[in-house]
Amino acid sequence: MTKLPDGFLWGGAVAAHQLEGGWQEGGKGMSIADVMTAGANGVERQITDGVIPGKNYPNHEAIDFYHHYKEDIKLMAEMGFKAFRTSIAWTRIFPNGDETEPNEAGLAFYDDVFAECHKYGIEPVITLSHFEMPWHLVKAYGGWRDRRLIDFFVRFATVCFKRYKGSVKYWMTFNEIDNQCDYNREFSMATNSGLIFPAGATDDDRARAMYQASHYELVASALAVKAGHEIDPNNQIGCMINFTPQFPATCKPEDLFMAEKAMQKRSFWSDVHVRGHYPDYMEAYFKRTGYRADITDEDRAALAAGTVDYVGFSYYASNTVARQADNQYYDFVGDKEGVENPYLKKTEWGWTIDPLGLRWSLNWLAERYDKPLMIVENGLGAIDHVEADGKIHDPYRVAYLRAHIKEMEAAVEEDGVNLLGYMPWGCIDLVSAGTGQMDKRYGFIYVDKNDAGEGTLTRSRKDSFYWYQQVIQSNGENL
Ligand code: P53
Repeated sequence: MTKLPDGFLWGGAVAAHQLEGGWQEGGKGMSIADVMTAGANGVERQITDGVIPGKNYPNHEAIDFYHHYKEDIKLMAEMGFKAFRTSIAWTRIFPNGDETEPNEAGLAFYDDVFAECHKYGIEPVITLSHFEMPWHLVKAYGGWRDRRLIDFFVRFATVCFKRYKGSVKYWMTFNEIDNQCDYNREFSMATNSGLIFPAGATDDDRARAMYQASHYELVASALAVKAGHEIDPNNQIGCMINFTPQFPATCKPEDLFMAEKAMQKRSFWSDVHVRGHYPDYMEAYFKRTGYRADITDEDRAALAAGTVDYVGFSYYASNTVARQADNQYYDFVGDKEGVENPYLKKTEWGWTIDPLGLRWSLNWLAERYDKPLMIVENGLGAIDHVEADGKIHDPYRVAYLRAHIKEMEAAVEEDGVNLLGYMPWGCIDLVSAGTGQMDKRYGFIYVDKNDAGEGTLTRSRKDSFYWYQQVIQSNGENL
């Protein structure tokens, strides 16, 4: 019996800045990812004021997909990929972000990438903004603090919809837009919204800027969705969230309610994307706090007119929360209320491993939104070892993915979830977003390059490559 529908989009996912390299080629401008140094496990990346000589910026070269894309897509085709999720680097199309005319060389690069995909029957699934906004927009406008970014983004999106009409059908606007819920983390503020804060900025300053920036992004997303539908009614345009279920630490009513409030705080972005208006719980929050001060009637009309066709999401881990006694409003800020879950193991990077959490997530999202879902990231970051014979044995990666795919199939088969596809993260090794490492690997395809930036960039097939190939070939039967 086939568990998954025919045409299920098996594939893998990446983002431009984490694999392309070629950071100054083809007229590309500098992005926020180009000024992020390498961190390490437990060490945050620095965001420097421009490129400082002598520092290590791993995204500059990444795995040089810019020159290897034919070879890489061929390997994906060999695994049987039906879909390949990548992003369009905004700075290849609009190097500064505020130009009126796009950069032809950048547009042509993606023509070639998408043509290469279609050669093998691979459907491109495209994120428009994946942690790589133009650095110029950060410096000259303060990032998404400035309402004018709405127009810049919509222009960029419109150029892409027109250019790639007929070639790209599946789109997503902003990658993991809900990551910025954690407004105390410099990384999320910078990568989501280009928000950089002076030392001494208070929680209040940060939250105010983040919620206003989010509002402009939601309006920009809705306007882009509307434009995308007008340009090609066949377009399927989704949102993209980092879905991290929030589970209560105990059955104490305060913990249950804390988990509910945490879910709300993370989910308001997708609520707006799908429903076209702010949920009442957020209106009440803004009334209390005064955040998101600037919202117009035109904005509200735009939100209503640009709702998404599907919900794309990443799933890596679940989180567990307990209510702290002094948290009067059950406010949730990132991990402040987070506690250990004694039932779950963690990865080397401290991310919980919770396959059933994926089934829970699929059920929750299906119920709340009644829209098709797409898993556009999932996976295990791990250190791999190359044997003397060149082989890479990665049973831990297979075990992680197998367990998650099983739960995904149960969600479709037993719970009736409408799921379009499964694209595990980093199908080819690439630069980690969070740490800037190369040695935190997700791939089926190994790339010879280490944290210090040394290596030949040679590609090779890990054991998991052959395993995933037969998973796809059997439409998920043969795990
Ligand atoms: P890395 C944090 C939590 C969950 C997902 O992450 C996250 C992050 C950012 O660190 O990001 C997504 O590379 C993101 C990808 C990223 C991937 O997860 O830190 O969309 O760009 O690479 C994995 O291990």
